[in-house]
Amino acid sequence: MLNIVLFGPPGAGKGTQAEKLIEKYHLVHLSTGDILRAELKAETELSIEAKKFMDKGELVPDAIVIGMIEGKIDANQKATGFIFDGFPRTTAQAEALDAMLAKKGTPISRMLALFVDDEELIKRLLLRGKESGRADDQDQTIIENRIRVYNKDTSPVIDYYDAQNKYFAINGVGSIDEIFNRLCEAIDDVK
Ligand code: B4P
Repeated sequence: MLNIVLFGPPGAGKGTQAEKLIEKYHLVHLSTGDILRAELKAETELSIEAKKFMDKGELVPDAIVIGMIEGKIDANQKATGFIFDGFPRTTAQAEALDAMLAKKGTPISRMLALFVDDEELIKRLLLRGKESGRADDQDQTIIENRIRVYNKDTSPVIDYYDAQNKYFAINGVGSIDEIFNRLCEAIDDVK
């Protein structure tokens, strides 16, 4: 099985590249951001709790997100591989993911981390905010908080995968196809 963690700060291009990668490698796409937004749309009980954090650009508590991902992995028993997009975002989430995959007997193959400077991230997210109406992309203060939270709570996840020799840094600036090719080179090196 090919199990990829697609990693990077908000606006780094994770969702954009995940769409292309699932098509090429036939992976199941698990995006915690997308799952949370679907919960918000359906106005589930879980989403009422999650919204309080998302609106401020904070991370949703680990217990909520870990439970969501576990349910989705269990629901995709026949998958030949997964792409985890926006998850794990804390070291506790990374440990929980390893435990879930150990039960299935299939580890993470590689963590691909996209790097983009803050100025470019803010520009991309404000543009998406205008085009999509996504609430957490419309306010520069919230975007800056998301980047701060990434630097403080999420970037240590790099050390977690680096210790397992699975971390791979990818330049996330350039055209979507150029970045896609960089990711494919890193994946094909694994297979
Ligand atoms: P996410 O939905 O994961 O949102 P994101 O980090 O902003 O990344 P996304 O994948 O959507 O954007 P992309 O970089 O592709 O999370 C939203 C919120 O949910 C979080 O703030 C948090 O509250 C919560 N959450 C989610 N997962 C969680 C977890 N595991 N634990 C706790 N809380 C969690 O693209 C951004 C824009 O850039 C797009 O408009 C795209 O078109 C553009 N773009 C992409 N590539 C480009 C390129 N090469 N050049 C120019 N523009 C490009």
